[in-house]
Amino acid sequence: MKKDNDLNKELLEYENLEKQLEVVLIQKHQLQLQLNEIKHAMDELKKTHGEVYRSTGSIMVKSNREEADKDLKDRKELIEMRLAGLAKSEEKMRTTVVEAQKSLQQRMKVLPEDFKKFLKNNSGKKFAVACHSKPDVDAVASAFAISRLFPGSVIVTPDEMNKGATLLCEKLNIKTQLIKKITRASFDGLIVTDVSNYTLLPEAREWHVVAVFDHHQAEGRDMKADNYFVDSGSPSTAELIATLLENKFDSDVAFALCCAIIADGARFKSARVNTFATLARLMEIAGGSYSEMLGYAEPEFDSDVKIAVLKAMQRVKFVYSAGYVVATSEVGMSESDSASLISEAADVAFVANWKDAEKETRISARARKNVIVPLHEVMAAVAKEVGGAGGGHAKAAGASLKCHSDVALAKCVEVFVRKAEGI
Ligand SMILES: [Mn+2]
Repeated sequence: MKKDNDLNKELLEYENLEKQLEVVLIQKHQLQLQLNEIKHAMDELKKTHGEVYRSTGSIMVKSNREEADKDLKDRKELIEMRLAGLAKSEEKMRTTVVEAQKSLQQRMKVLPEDFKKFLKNNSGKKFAVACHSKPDVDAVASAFAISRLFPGSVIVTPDEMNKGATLLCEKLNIKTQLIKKITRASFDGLIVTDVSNYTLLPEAREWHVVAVFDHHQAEGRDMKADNYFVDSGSPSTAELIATLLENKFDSDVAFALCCAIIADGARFKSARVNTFATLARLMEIAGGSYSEMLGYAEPEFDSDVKIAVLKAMQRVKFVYSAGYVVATSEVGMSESDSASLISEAADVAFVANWKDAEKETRISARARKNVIVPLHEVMAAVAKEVGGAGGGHAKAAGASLKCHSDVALAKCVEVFVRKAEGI
């Protein structure tokens, strides 16, 4: 347990370093915007033949071309100097972050031994292996792989799976049950995959959680467990589990894990060397083709989903602020698919779904690669301000908020812009 605390401390320190780097990147982004404005003004000045005004504070004063030109050049020089300074600190900080990452990875290497110990200590036991709410391919494939290690175990979900997960379960004959329908006394405890907070699996509060396998960021992690196998640097829980299992799985488990790695990596946007190596190794055992796996990772949308996504697109509102195109929309279902597709065009998309029964708004947030502000932080901050819970990943995050969708969306944009401006 003490070691877990040490590791958690190092993880938090690492995340802190990442935050500091992020502040520098935000400052750079701001200065770059100012520089673009000055360059634009210089171009305009070259073209104009009429009178020239210069703004100081909130007033405009009459000026002449030479004075205005000199003023712009001075400002440009100053900003370029500050940018050069920031570039230097960025380089330094990147080195520190990479070193911290290496040291953390070194610590993570302890995991296989811990995992073996965990298997040994629990051999012969029967567990319920649980996924998060609306289980996706990563959650189900991870639960499937873990359940196979403990014969007699069952896979449980709090609610209905998404389409990819449903198709995968049909193909591999994976049986799942609702967590509410099983009796706790028949099992030696709960193992949780692809989640480590109670918001996305409230039922876990009633259970003794033996282990958590997850790859989400530390923010909002509140699940109490005997063992944590958590790597926030892993693009999927499946990749983490495949690495721990080495080669101890059959072709069905390998196939499921392949689909999960392809699904969660969003077409390898967040892939690392280990992702490709693991996928190649798994594919050989699974024996399926990549395009077949892609069919489970990214299944064709049902017509009602297509309609929902198009409605979300019709309702898009957007602002251009702090150098980013920020889009918002509202929809009655499929908010995460909508957010993904809207963010193909915008830099950031927040899509809301008001759940009348729960009296809360579900938000799905997606960002493009160029966005520096981590969305899981935006979601956590918004939840703190309006009530609810939020978290996830830097480019894909979500929240359940205790307010109406219009208030929720306005807050998302406000917090995002505030963070992008470094305020
Ligand atoms: Mn996942």
